[in-house]
Amino acid sequence: MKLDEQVITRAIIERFTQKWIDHLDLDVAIVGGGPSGLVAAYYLAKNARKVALFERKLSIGGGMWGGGMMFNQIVVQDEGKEVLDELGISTHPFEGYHTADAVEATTTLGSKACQAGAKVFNLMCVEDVIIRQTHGQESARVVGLVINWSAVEKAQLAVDPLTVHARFTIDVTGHETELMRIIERKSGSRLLTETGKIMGERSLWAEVAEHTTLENTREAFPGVYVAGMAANATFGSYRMGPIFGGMLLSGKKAAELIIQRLEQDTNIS
Ligand code: 48F
Repeated sequence: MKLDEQVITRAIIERFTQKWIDHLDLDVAIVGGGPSGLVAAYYLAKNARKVALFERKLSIGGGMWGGGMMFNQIVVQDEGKEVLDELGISTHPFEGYHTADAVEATTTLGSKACQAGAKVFNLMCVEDVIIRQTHGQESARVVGLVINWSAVEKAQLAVDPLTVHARFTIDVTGHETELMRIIERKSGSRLLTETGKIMGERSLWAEVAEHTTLENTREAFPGVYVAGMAANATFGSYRMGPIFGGMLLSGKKAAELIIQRLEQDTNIS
């Protein structure tokens, strides 16, 4: 077969543009493609929700590739293993815990999320949010995201961004909890935390952090849920190091909570 460079170029531009146009109005926008974001994307897409995930880097996977200190193995407890089992990721028992190969876990999470129908937009960074106070609603809520190419951010070019609308957003940006920081800075409203502000991540305490990651997986500003490390950073709990059960379960919980909210909205309308 003769290769036609023009067709190859047109295929890429047209297919990408179509994917982008089809995902300008979402049920759920996920900011960050680490383990929590990928698990949330998988469960939402499996539930037939229109979901797109935005990841600043070239590769999805966040901090999961490197296991602990670049020894590329992860550790999960029994509850976390259930998520890995469901996704078909192999685990191996180790003194009451389970280990998994970080590369197998990361690549499989990514591929299962995509195969379930989630669309990943890598090399894009979320630089702002759209906040509106809609008629009949008490408080302002996030209704969309402001997006730019990571290359624009990196080169510090003064190029205006584009936007996407979403009924719900998940901040899964990890330790930095970037989206909530933008909302804290720009909304002029209190966050749904005890102090009304980002409470900040505390130092390492795996046992407590694994539990609180799940407790803290909730709405942190109207329309925005936090999951993964962003949940503990927002609500002021500990980091946990390379045990990943909490990250996986948190992504799953965020998806389940949002699915319930979307169902409530459908029943009301
Ligand atoms: O850091 P990350 O893996 O977050 P996570 O899903 O998992 C945390 C664990 O990896 C580990 C841990 C477990 O014990 O503590 O650290 O909570 O993934 C966050 C992703 O979000 C991307 C970032 O590049 C990374 O891949 N990200 C951060 N800010 C933005 C973003 C942004 N503004 N726009 C797009 N992507």
